[in-house]
Amino acid sequence: GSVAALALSATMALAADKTIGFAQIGSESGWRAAETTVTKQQAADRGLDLRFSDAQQKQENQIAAIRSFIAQGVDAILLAPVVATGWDAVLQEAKEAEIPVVLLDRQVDSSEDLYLTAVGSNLVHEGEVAAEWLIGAVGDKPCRIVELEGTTGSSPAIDRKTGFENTLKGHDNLQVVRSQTGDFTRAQGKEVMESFLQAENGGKDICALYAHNDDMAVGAIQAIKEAGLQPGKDILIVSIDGVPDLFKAMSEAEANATVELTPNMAGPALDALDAYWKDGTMPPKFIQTESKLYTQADDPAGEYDRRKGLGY
Ligand code: GZL
Repeated sequence: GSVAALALSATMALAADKTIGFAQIGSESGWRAAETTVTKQQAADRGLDLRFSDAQQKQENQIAAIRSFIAQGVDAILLAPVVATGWDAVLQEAKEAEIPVVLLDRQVDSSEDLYLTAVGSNLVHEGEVAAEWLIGAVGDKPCRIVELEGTTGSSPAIDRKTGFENTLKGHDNLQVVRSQTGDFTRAQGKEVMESFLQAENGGKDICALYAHNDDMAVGAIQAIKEAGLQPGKDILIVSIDGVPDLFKAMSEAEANATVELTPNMAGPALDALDAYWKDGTMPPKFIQTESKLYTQADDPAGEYDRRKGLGY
């Protein structure tokens, strides 16, 4: 009836005059680009005014953006923290300004009373899922593994390494022989993989690659092919994100497995903010998104088609 309509319009009006600042890391990977696209769409769908900052993967730029949002008097701040440390001061400033901060897709070492909630996957579990797939694929034959790590000091790089290595314990035939950061980018993933190939008998001694994200895996696939080896066969490839180009590689048998990460962290974040703004509802400190394994058996060509238009 009219009361419900009044309440709805009031809610919309409430959300409509809300402004949020989004301190995004950058556009280092296809997944990051998709997260930005989805976040802007989720804000628009809710009638929110989104102010966007791309930090070019520099923490000091994210901190400056947060300070600018505080000066603008925004109603909330979304932060995808490039690294896990160094946030206490600026988060304290947001708290003193009574501006709620919601973390997206990465975690911080700061005390949890310095942010309203964090939306993201269980990053340790992602590493466990990747290792479990590789253990199943390799069986008990010796397997020398190289690892492309994410951005040094970021929670995904730390946690995805931890989960993978913990799961390999007890499977002594599987050994991580080289591990180095490729900073989550295709270019650096290719560059570091080239050095791994050279150091490992032209790649003949490498059994598998574990990449902390698909973009580094896609770069590595290029390097493996240029070394005259067959990615997905001579060197097994398991990574994380579930971006279209990884599904494309799997459909061509050039990659073997990926752990999907949803780019829609903003939906749960904005829902939590809505409830908080409306009546002070406090969300849980961690809102976990799911992690699903995809292999060549899971219609990779179809998954590519379903994802390619989503802003990656
Ligand atoms: C993980 C996210 C990572 C993605 C990468 O939650 O922070 O950052 O896996 C991106 O593609 O660079």
